[in-house]
Amino acid sequence: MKYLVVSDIHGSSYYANKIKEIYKNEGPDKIILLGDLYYHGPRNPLTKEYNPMEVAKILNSFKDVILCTKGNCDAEVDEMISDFEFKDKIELTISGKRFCFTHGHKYNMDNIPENIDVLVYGHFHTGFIKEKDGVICVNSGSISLPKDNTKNSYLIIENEKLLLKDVEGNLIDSLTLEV
Ligand SMILES: [Mn+2]
Repeated sequence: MKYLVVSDIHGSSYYANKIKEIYKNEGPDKIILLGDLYYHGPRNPLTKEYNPMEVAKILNSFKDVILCTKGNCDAEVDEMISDFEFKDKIELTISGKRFCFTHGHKYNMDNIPENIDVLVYGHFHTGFIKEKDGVICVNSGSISLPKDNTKNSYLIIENEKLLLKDVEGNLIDSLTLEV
């Protein structure tokens, strides 16, 4: 099973279209969206080709393969226009490891949920792969609005491999889980 993880699109139709390209190039089985899909949020500038309606259209075209967690900028109306469900967190076992996917404003490196091996989140717009207290903490970064000199990025999870890549597909960091 191959997963494409994307976070913090914040209404950018330009980067939503990039997801289409990445999906074609990477050929994942599922897309996991970590939230903050449409609204740019009062702390952020407008994103490139800001067009929440167009982003919704693009994401809805992937509804059959999307798993989605709810971000702190995702409102009731955002859920209403989406043809997929928003969850607080998604728990999956991949290669025997317990993964927890979440937006990151509640659970993150400073508040790691119990009984997991890998925590994957976004929210901070900074991509990284780190370890804390025996838990692998991965931030997929933001595809549209990276901060602190990080790149526009996404994450690939393929069996025991974690690959953090920039939007052009170049590897930023990677980790192979010991299984
Ligand atoms: Mn957020």
